[in-house]
Amino acid sequence: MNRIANDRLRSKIMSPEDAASLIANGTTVGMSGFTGSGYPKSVPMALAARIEAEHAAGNPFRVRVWTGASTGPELDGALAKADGIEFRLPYNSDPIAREKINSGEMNYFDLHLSQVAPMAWQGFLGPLDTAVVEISGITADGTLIPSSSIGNNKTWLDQAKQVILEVNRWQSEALNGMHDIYYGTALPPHRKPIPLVNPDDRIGEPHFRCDPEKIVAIVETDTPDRNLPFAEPDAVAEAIAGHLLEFFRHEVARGRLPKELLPLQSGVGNVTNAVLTGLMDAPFENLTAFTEVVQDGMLDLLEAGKLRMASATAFSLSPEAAKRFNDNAGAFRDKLILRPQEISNHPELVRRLGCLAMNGLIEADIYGNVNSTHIMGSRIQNGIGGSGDFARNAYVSIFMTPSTAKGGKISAIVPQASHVDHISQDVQVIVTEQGLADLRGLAPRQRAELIIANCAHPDYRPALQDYFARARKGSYGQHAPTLPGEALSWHQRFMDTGSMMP
Ligand code: 0RQ
Repeated sequence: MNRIANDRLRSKIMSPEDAASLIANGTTVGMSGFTGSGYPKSVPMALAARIEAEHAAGNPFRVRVWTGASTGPELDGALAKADGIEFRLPYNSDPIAREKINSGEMNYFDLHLSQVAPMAWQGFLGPLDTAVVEISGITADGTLIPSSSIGNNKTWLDQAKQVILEVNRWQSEALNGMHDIYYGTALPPHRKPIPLVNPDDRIGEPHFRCDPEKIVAIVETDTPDRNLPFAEPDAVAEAIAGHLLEFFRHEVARGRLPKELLPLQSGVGNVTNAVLTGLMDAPFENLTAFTEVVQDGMLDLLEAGKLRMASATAFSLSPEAAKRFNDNAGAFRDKLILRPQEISNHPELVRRLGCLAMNGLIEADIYGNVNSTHIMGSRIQNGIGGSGDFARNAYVSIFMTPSTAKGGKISAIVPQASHVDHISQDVQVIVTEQGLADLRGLAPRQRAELIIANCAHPDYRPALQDYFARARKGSYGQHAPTLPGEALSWHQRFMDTGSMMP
């Protein structure tokens, strides 16, 4: 099929280098891309080469980059390597960009993913100069067929002064019709309820609208999304999944969850993927997902018919699963809906649907405050991503982690979190391979006892019990007993000695 069916727009086809030359130093570029899918793959590389040449000639050249979430090495990796990013938002997981952020050479702020588009519309982020958006085709009437992620593309296309498109013929043609682009968002005081009451409701249009006058360049590509393979679930991930599935069975038996559960949200990472794998053999049928990303485990559940449908904003598939999807995309047509991230993650919808939020964490403290982002309080790992959108508004908000990190040198359960992304009110269940703590309805001291007993690793449990017992005696207050001079000493010990172990 001719991927660019609009004759007028065909005249705008050019090389990535010519397209990149239209992006000026110091400007803001809104790029497509969400968890390694649907990001532009050739214009950012050409831009990075141009930036390197300018730097070699002694000229400054950096841009501000906005995306949907994480992208791939051809975008974040290439631009960060070229020292070309002045500021970036939101979620990043690229290792080179992470290093630049942690060395202080690159500014970064990760906002709740549902808030990026509204903030851009509200004018809080400044003007957007250029949109660089991957699509899978252009229709005869000039609407744009989205690619393997939607992210913030609708907003970038609407807001940018100029638009550069990458038409990627690697993306399956069967994506056409899978998307649902909602054009009903407005700014206060004109906001209306979003008319979505089931995860499979379609409330928008299959394609993006885009003013053809704004399209300054079209680049053709044929490059795969660059997602990383998931690790096979190990014993730890399987144990975590086992505890959580047992919890779901228990909640169904108690009449607190319907037998087909509630719409699942599953975060990124190996542990959350293992839970999805575990659902394959669990006694739940007709499941639905209202989530951000469709990862391998979800594709398996869809294929097996366990999952009836999934609503997301992007794919996050291993290369093997991406091939499986592309070879057979038509079969998923009626089971998958990709939406803008301001809808996939919308607090109003997460609350209305009653999502079961399942996210990873870096560390939790004994009261159940969760750090999802900053190692030792200061080194960014990835970002908060959509975890906050879902955790605060979920029917049950679940966080999962192995009980230790770095070969046992770090306890994931600590006296005090070194950074807090999710306050204890947003954290209702914590699961490690040791067990599960259901914290609903408990006061801080009760939460502490349960988290230490059920979730902490046995190597660290006595030290946590000892800390808590002394805090019970010596703390300034007894609501959430804390010894401020000692609470972060575990982190200090790790930084000094390489281990949190006393
Ligand atoms: O680092 O790769 O260098 O060894 O963190 O940890 O255990 O492989 O776990 O892949 O599930 O990721 C919280 C990071 C967990 C993820 C986090 C180190 C560990 C390893 C990864 P290495 P694991 P996972 C929807 C929801 C925030 C965003 C979110 C995340 C690396 O889930 O980014 O939830 N969440 N979005 O060694 C030091 C600790 C550590 C630690 C783990 N306590 N101290 N290092 N690590 N715990 C999706 C989106 O929003 C897009």
